[in-house]
Amino acid sequence: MSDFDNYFLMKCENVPDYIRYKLPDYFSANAVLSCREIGDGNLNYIFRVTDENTHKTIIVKQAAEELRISKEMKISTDRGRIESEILTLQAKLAPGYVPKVFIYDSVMCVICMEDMIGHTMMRTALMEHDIFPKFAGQITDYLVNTLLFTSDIVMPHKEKELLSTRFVNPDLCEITHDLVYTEPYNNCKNRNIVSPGISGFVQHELYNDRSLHFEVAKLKNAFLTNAQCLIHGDLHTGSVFINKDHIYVFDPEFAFFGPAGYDIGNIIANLFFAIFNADATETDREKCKEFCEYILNTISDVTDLFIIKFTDAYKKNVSDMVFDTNEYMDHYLSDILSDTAGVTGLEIIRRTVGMAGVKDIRSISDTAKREYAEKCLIKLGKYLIMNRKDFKSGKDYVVLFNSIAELSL
Ligand code: SR1
Ligand code: MG
Repeated sequence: MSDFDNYFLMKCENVPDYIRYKLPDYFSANAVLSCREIGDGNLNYIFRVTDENTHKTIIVKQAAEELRISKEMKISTDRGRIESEILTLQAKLAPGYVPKVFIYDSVMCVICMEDMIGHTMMRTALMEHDIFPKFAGQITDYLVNTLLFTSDIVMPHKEKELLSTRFVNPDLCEITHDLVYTEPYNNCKNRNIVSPGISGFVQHELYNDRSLHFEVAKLKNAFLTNAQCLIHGDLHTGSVFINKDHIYVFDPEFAFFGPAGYDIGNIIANLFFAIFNADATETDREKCKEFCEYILNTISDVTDLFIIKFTDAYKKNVSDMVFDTNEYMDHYLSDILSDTAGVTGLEIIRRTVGMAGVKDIRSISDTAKREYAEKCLIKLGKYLIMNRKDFKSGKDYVVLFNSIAELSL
């Protein structure tokens, strides 16, 4: 019998004992351990345990039934199992790109994992307007390796079918159905957070636009039914830890078999937020210009490098002879690219008017600048959703951005 045989939500003081019990060899027996809760996400509690003498650390992530963002929202703690299983799989598919999982404890709903020392959360770094020239290359390696290699193009169909049963994730998918595909277009649960100065604009552009609703409905159905590959499911810049040489992609608790474009579109959308933050807040205008150019180039490179690497990996690894033609590959890729543009638009809009906004935009203290950014983002998002089939290369995103936003550079 131990203190950890039944689930309870830990406090800092419990966590060192927990680690000693679960991973007795991780720290030396005489180590002096301290613990800090460092989570700033919407869902879980993240503890860092440190050996005060050697500075060796470990991360302990515990899922609670009540969400941090809203105590009324309750979701299955099985998401911890899903996260630990996808991280273990992705460690093989994309070695070096995900933190190592030491153990998953299904009783306490805890993952013990590698601490991503020497890395910063990408959203935080981008809000300081730091540049990471290797990011586009790194994230496209991750995307191609995790998405293509869990799709029916490469993975034997029976293996994929069986694997998909491990990633049935109804509670977290429901959050996405509501927050990404439904509420931004009607505020049906009265949870949207809209800046007062743009409420008329939002009413007109989002709530009253029936042709937009028709396209969102098509994208929602694709999310619900297109079990294309094992996706991260929440790949925003808060799910990446970064330094100048390396990235870790973490926090894949929304994982399930869904459309590949969902992950790619999330990355692109969150890069756009960084530009608007810089334009509104960076006092060094030279730095701002350089940063915005860097982000636009990165958006373009993510798209183009994905296309190049995906095409190459497809040709080398396709395992079903029926899919082994250039015509089918082009058709398959073109669907992914159009989903990517559509999801970029959806993610941009939901983070601008929805319940789970992003700091990049919500922290802009100058109201006029924030509302200008929000209006541009809504126009960008709508155009991407409505014209998603036209987005076939990186430059298409850059051209659209330049036609909508006038930065004060
Ligand atoms: C209720 S959870 C709100 C959002 O936080 C997560 O990171 C997901 O993006 C989700 O939509
Ligand atoms: Mg998260």
